[in-house]
Order: sequence, then structure tokens, then C-alpha cells
Amino acid sequence: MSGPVLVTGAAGRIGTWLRGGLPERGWAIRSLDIVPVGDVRPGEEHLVADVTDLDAMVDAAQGASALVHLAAVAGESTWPAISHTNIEGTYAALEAARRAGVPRVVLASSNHATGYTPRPEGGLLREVDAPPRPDTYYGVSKVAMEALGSLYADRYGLDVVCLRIGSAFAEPTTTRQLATWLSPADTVSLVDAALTAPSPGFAVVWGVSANTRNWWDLTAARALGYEPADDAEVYAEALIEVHGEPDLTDPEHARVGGEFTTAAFDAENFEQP
Ligand code: 15L
Repeated sequence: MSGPVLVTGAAGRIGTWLRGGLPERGWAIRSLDIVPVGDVRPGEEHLVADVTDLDAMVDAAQGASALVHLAAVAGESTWPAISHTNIEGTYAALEAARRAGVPRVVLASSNHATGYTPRPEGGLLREVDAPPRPDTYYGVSKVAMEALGSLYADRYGLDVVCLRIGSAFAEPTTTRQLATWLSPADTVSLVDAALTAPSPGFAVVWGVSANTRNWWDLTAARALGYEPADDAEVYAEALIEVHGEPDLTDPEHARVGGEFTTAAFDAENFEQP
């Protein structure tokens, strides 16, 4: 690897984990966020810029060996907010990579790109059996992300790995997350695999830990070299004591996107940030 990894949204939750964990795996980091990162690490480059500012993104991408694009409105919001930050931002990230000659882009997609996909009656759900089926405007922006990534892979030969992240939190806090949790350490492992896999071309993979209750097939992620280590089951007893046993027929558990598929997540319930 030569040149740092440019990480957008570096001041956010996942960005902070990556800034801590990727250097231990040999990656130099160039952080970019619209706000300054609070705790710049030794050797870390840091830039303050808007991810939708294409000129700034092209400058930021110069000399980078890869780009990890995290910057986003990270849940449902209004259409203007989602379309601007998430869709324009993903376009700018990919176009900046192309113009600056960055060969690989890792995109933080989401399970909500296919949120209305039902839980299979048996077995694990493969990515190929979960085509775009967004549950929100947020999910639409992740479908657009995957589509833009596919375009830049096919047309310009970039390696583009889309991570359909489950629930990336310090620890699971709901019974749904007993299946969908992606631990901080596994997040670092997954992004490292996406950065390291030889010639992945265009790939879409689930991003969850080795959860006992997982129902998303990790074969494709493992083929990149991802080896999840954590299991949300260690939190099961405490969560079930509070929330009860999950009812697998409830939309929260019966669909990929869980509660995002319910009426509460209608965009009209959200205000412009
Ligand atoms: C996501 O994509 C969101 O960014 C996050 O806030 C969670 O809602 C997560 O999905 C999830 O599905 O748990």
C-alpha cells in the first residue's frame, strides 16, 4: 500500500473506530469531515471539508491509496437532506477518486438499501437475493450509492466494495441488534478486508458480526478476507429480560430493515436537520 486512506465522515462513530484501528493494521489515515476531528492521532492527516464539494474532494484525494466513504446523514431524514448529503456526497467521493487516480473505494452502504426484503423461511439471506428494496429515503440513498459504485467500477475500472452495514454500535441495545450488530472491532476487520482483498472489482457484502442470531449470509464478506470475531449473543440475556423474546413475525425482525419499514419511519415524521 502506498499513500494514506482517505476517510470521509472521519469524526463520526465509525470514522473514529477506523482512525483507531486501521493504523494498527498498517494503514496511514487522512481524515476528512465537515467538522474537525476531536483527537487527531499521531501521524494522521486531517482535513475539514464538505464531502459534497467536489473540488475540495479532488484535492483531498490526491495521493491516497484508497477512499473509505462514510460521510452521510446516518438515518431517515427529509429528501433535501438525504439527496444532498448522501447522494451528492457519494457522487463527489467516487468522482474525486476517479479524477485523483485513487484505485479503490469502500462505500458505507446499509441494510436499509434492501430493508423491505423479508427474512427467508430458512437459511441465510445472500446479497444476490436481496436486490434494491429501500425502506426509507435513507435507504434510497444507499441504493444510489451502490448504483454509483457499480457505474464507477464498470466504466472506470475502480475497485468498489459496498458494505451493507447492519447495526454498527458499541454494543447491541435492541433484540433486533442481536442479529444485526456489527461490533467496533469487526467494523475495522471488515473495512481492512475491503481495502486488502486482491482485485475485488465491484462487490456488495453484508456487514455484521458473527452473531448467533444472524440471518444474513457472510460468505461474500468472508471471501474478501473478513473474519468476524464478536457475537451479540453475550448481550442476549440482558436484552431479552428488558424487551422480551423477539417475535420473528414482527416487522422489526421479519424484514432486513426492521423498524425502518414501519410507519414511524415515514419521512414526513422527520424535520429538516
Ligand atoms: C443504519 O444504516 C443506520 O445508520 C443506523 O443508525 C442504524 O439504524 C442501522 O442502520 C440499523 O439498521 O440498525
